[in-house]
Amino acid sequence: MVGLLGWEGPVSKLRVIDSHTAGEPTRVVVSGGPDLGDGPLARRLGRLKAHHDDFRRSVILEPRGSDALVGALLCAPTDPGCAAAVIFFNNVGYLNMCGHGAIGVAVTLAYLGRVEAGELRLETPVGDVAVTLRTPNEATIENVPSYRFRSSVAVDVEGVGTVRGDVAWGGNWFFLVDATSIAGLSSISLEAEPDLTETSKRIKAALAREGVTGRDGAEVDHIELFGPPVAPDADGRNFVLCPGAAYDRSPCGTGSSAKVACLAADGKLRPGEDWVQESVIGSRFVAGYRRGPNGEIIPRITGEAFVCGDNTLIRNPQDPFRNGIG
Ligand code: PYC
Repeated sequence: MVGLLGWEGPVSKLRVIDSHTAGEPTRVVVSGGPDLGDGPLARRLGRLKAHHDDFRRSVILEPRGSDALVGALLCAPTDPGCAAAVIFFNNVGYLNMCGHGAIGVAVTLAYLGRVEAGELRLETPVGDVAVTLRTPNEATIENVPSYRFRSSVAVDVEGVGTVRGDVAWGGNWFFLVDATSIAGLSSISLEAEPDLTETSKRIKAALAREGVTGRDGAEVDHIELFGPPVAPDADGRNFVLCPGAAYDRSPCGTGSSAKVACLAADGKLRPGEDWVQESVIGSRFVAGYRRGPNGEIIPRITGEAFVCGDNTLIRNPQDPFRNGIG
């Protein structure tokens, strides 16, 4: 029997809304996901990880998804003042926060008629994110406080040599490297994507080998190569390798947050100033920051998202690939 039986039923049906933010896809699971109970979102994330990882795989991996896709499970917020709580996940696990995804969620909530233009808040496992929905397709997020943790860290990268970069937190951990300092990297462009991906993977391996971590030993699982912009009115261009080895088609919201934290630490960007960040595909976010009450850097990221699918995913117990491929 095929019916709306929920995640635990014989055949599960999930309602998902697909969107892309500056080219990077987000799949919001609106209904049909596993029952995670109640309590703090971090605890519900723990239950999702421990008991329902097949849900993540089924939504993200082929044949229903792709390596570039980020999933966003909508949950009831613990704080009724938040429009929704959201757990982000990808092809290899779970993300603390996701900037492009938060913009995608806000635009999706507007598409569903659940929010109107104006201010709203999203609960994430690492804190609340304030969102200003400017139009049905444009939003600004105010991210979690971001900071540079270590500057100019040298690592020995196989086949590349010594590479220096900054370790910074923008809601995820990043290692930011000036791509122009790496011999042989021609440009930050789609044509150079195979080289950018390979170099980033090697940098990530070097960080792990040499024990370079974020605070409290956290894995640095995003690599951000940056360089000069292509558009005359932009300030910089980046390439971001995500934990599952897919590259971010957008300029990466948490990566742009880590970037403004580094610019602020270097005295190169003042509070309230804009930093126009291009992605490897030429899409853009406008980033900036304000100082919080204790001087912390509160990044803001503005970008556009478009809903591009309103679908039902079907997971049939007889389907050998119901939990994805791989
Ligand atoms: O926009 O923060 C982001 C993000 C993280 C991974 C992919 N996109």
